[in-house]
Amino acid sequence: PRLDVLGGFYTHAEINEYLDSLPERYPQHAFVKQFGWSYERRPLKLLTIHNGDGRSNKPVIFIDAAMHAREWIAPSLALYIIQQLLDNYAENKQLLQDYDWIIMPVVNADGYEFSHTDSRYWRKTRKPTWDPENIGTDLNRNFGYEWGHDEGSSPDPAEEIYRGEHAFDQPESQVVRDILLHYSDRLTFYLSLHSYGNFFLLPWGHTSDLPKNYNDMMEVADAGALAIVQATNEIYSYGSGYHLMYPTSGDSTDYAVAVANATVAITMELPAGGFLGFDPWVSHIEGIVTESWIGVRAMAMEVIRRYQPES
Ligand code: 0X9
Ligand code: ZN
Repeated sequence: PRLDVLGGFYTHAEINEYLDSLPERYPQHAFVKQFGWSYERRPLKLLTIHNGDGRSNKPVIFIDAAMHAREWIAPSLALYIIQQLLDNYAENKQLLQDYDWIIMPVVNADGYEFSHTDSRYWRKTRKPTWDPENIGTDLNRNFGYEWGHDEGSSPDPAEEIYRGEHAFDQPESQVVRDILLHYSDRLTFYLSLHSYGNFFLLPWGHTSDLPKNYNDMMEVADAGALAIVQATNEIYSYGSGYHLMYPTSGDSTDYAVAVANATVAITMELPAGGFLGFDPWVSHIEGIVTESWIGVRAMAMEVIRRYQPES
């Protein structure tokens, strides 16, 4: 089925159906792979978009969204990116010339579904914890690099930043880990979509130190922020997550850089909307998503410019 991405929010099942329809419509450019299952046995799928020239092992841009259930605008942007690369291929050819794009629109499938059916502001997963009173783990505190610090995560299942009992004790973070590791020999850019706050957050989250590639990552974020402000007046700040927002221990971008060899890893906090910031009106999807795409596109162009493959 086609999907009116700018006209509504969609369930995990609807998004999966849409992903599954793409290889038939774009046999030269799209394929779908299931990488695992959520705790409640929802299939976790990944879309690869490529230019069909037959070259394998190109460097990769990996984008995920909805690690946090309630951040619905993030999957909307992921779907819009997919449409731009496929339906609007002519205009975006250059983005696929030397890079493959891999997109996972919904990481936290169970939580995302729960936020549609039961509790709009649910953040965590739906796997029970050792505490019968509290369900769910924060996936973005469950990754296995510098996991388990009390600065930036919590051992208490009652908290929104509960980190789990062990690193990677959630099937959904295992799936993202497996993807990151699978592409670790060619992972140039990992972009994790969240809301809200108008930030480009760079590693590290777990320490006030900066990673060795920090200045290059800042140039990429700068390209995104500049493109957005020029086109729309919307202002983004950028810098290390630790300094700019708050410390995090066990987040996915720290893991991507430290363990999966990502050259650039950025958490993009999209603009706020609606009552609590996580729930923009349907009428605001188009504005947020089209302006955000301008930033994502500019960051990708900067990554491509900086890290030209040799061949
Ligand atoms: O807390 C988070 O996981 C992210 N913010 S959100 O409001 N979407 O929950 C920020 C993660 C990256 N930030 C840092 N490394 N500080
Ligand atoms: Zn988030």
